[in-house]
Amino acid sequence: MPEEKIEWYHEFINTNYKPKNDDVKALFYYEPAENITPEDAIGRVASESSSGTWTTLTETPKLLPKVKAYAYRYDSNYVRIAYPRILFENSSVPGMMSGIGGNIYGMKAVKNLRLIDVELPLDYIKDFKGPNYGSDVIKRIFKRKSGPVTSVVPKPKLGYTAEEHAKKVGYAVWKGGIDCVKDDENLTSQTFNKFEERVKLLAKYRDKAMKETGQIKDAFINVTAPDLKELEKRVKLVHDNGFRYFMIDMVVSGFTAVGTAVQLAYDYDMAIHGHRAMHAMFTRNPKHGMTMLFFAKLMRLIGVDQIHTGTGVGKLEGSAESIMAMEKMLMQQEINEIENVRLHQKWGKIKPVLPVSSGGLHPGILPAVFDIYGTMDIGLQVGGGTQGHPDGIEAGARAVMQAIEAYKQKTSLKEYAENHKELRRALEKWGSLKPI
Ligand code: CAP
Ligand code: MG
Repeated sequence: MPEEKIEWYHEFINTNYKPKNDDVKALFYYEPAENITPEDAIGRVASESSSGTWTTLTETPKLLPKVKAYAYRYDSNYVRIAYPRILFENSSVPGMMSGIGGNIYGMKAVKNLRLIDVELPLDYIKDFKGPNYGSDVIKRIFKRKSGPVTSVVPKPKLGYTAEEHAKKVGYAVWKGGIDCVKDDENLTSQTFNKFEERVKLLAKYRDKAMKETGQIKDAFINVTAPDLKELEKRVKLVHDNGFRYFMIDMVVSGFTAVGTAVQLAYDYDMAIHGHRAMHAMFTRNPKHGMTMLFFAKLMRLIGVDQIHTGTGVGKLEGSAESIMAMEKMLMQQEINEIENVRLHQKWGKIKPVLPVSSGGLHPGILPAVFDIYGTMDIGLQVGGGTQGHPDGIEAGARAVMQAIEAYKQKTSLKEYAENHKELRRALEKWGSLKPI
């Protein structure tokens, strides 16, 4: 009796396959489990992320050949898989991620699996809105030609009442020249600092600071909520209090919530500040999970206007190279491939996103951040590095603005500090320390 074929996986490998223009093309890093061949591993990844299952089937739909993904190029650690466009619902990132980021991560045959990047065809991209403002926030909200959008998070992260948050820190940093007060990622609506109260008080002190400084001021208020109805209420409240922005924790809120937030941003003509808290749970291990670059790409696609992308010199993990690769991916309309780091991508009409550098920054290392990003057109958040200033919060804000001005004038911080006391005092405390 002929031996019956039980497994179906190898049919999802085809090295003769030429990807079509409208295929979705993914690049994975993979490691097969012990005693598993590369083919056994990648066949499973291509199959289980598209239309296959563990065994041959007795009956299949006619459409099957059109919904099979193929591993079309691979070596012992990298595989490229082409997915037919029709596998994915239009303009639904959750729909796509449940396939290419789904069950395959738990398969016994795969020891490690990391989604590096996905080249999205224009035919897929065209149904997405992308950001309402994107990097145009600099011109359209702050009425400046270029230069960073600055923000400060009250520190300690939690503990201030709404009044202290808005007055003691918010008003002080606005007065000191900073554009925006930013909620911390874990501040939502605590008993001691309720959302509604904070929004109203921030609006009051924003108006006062705007009147006194003649500058445009705003806030990144965290609308992250337990459910979408509450999220909607929070965005409305922020909008009704005259803010042009709101902030969302993109990962903990999830793709659907970010999609809803983007709809609201268009409805109210607002911009979204995207905080990435929790991303490192799946982006940090270089062998498993997915890259921050691809997560940021998904956020550009859905429509977040500015996204945390790291510092390269601050307290959080993330190399200068990976930041540069990500910054180009967010800012340009066509991106070239960097081997095993990112794929080619065309963005069509989707606007560029403003990258945000944050985490352990202080005036002494801001020039290094601008050097890494290769531009001053970024978001810059300085929390502890403002409020740890020896002469207080407003002086800390001034020191940040002086460091930015020095870089703009191509003057060294040391030289600029000779006539700028706040910067001098900041440098006396921190020098060019790179926090760990
Ligand atoms: C920074 C921060 C930001 C992180 C986020 C914090 O505070 O407020 O949330 O920078 O990291 O809570 O750590 P400091 P990333 O300025 O006081 O360090 O941008 O890398 O996602
Ligand atoms: Mg924070």
